Amino acid sequence: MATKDENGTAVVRKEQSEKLEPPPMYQVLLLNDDYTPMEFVVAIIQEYFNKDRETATQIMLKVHRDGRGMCGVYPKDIASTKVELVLAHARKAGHPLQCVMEEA
Ligand code: TYC
Repeated sequence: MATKDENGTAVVRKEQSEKLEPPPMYQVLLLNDDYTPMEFVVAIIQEYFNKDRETATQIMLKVHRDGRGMCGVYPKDIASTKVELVLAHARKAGHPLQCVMEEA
């Protein structure tokens, strides 16, 4: 909607949709440990982060090498659900795998 300010200049009000900030996004990360089998980690990355086997293997190896690695970036509720599902799956299988989220 266009109005005039005190100088007579046309002022266009931003639409509501333009004023909304995009929602904050969260990285979901896997952390390395000495006990979880590599094959289990690859399967987790494929199942919960929709990666093909090659990509999942690269991510697993990065975590193994560097201590942590990013599996995906999601809105808060989706990232949180993925962390919970991964942890539940790992605990049920008896592995200490750690999965965390961080604001991107
Ligand atoms: N370091 C583990 C091993 O040597 C493999 C591993 C990779 C564990 C990634 C956790 O997030 C992880 N069996």
